[in-house]
Amino acid sequence: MPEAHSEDLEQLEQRARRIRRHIVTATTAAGSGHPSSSLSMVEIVSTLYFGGVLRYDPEHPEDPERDVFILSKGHAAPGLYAVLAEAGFFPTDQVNDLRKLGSPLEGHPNMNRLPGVEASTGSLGQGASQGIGHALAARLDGRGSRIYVMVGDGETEEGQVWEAAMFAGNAGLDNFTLIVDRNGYQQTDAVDNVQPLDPLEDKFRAFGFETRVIDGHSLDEVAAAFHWARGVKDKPQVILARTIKGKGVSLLEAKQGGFHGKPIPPDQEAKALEEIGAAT
Ligand SMILES: Cc1ncc(C[n+]2csc(CCOP(=O)(O)OP(=O)(O)O)c2C)c(N)n1
Ligand SMILES: [Mg+2]
Repeated sequence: MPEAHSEDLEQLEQRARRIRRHIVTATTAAGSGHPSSSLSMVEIVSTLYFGGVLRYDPEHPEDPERDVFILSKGHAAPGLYAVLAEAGFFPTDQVNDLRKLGSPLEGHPNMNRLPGVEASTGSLGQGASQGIGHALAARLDGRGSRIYVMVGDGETEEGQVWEAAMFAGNAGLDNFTLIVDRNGYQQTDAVDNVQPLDPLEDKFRAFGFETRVIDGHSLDEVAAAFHWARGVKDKPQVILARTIKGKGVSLLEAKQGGFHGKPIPPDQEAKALEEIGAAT
């Protein structure tokens, strides 16, 4: 039976550091990839997989009773691979095979090649629709599975996200939790300079969601938000997480808008690992 994995705060902090380390080393070794997009969601995915939220069994990744996490912002694959490896879906030393020819750790997640990957994503906007399919199927089958989908804030400009949200609200899918990684930046600029989203809470409320705004880097706030989400009845929930693109690495934090899709140069890797407290 899939189970939630509950670690204490100290262990969670350690997980988050290890996940950040994998993200940095894998993308620098590959010479490509999206470390800044991955680093902004570390506390959220750490809490999902290790903070007693997601019920999963790496020995039986397709157990119908499992909960489902879909990374809709698929370019943050290094962050997903890091947490899946930590959770035991494949060996952690495989993380540095990112983007190597023939490796199942493709630049964007491929559900047919890697256990634990629930959806092949990367074309932005699609994950929420896949998530509501899972959520509706679970309800029709009478399964207790809960579905979590993470979208980027730039991604939230996509019309398909709102089509999925409209359906989730109308269907009252209370087993569906959307998480928006509000790091403020998309590929070329700040979200506010491209297509402002606010008032985002009001918009989701109008689509039938219960909403909650949190600091996405506070393990306490993230855990409390997931606990809250589980208690909401008859409505889908959205967690709007304020985050920092490149969180933990000064080089990336300083150039939030200018480092999208760029790895840390090899000569700056050691400094980055020291800053995230994961030098060894
Ligand atoms: C449909 C589609 N259009 C464009 C892209 C190219 N693209 C990849 S990442 C990205 C920016 C995404 O920004 P955001 O959703 O805020 O994610 P972040 O990296 O900030 O977490 C874009 C435009 C894509 N992957 N899919
Ligand atoms: Mg963003």
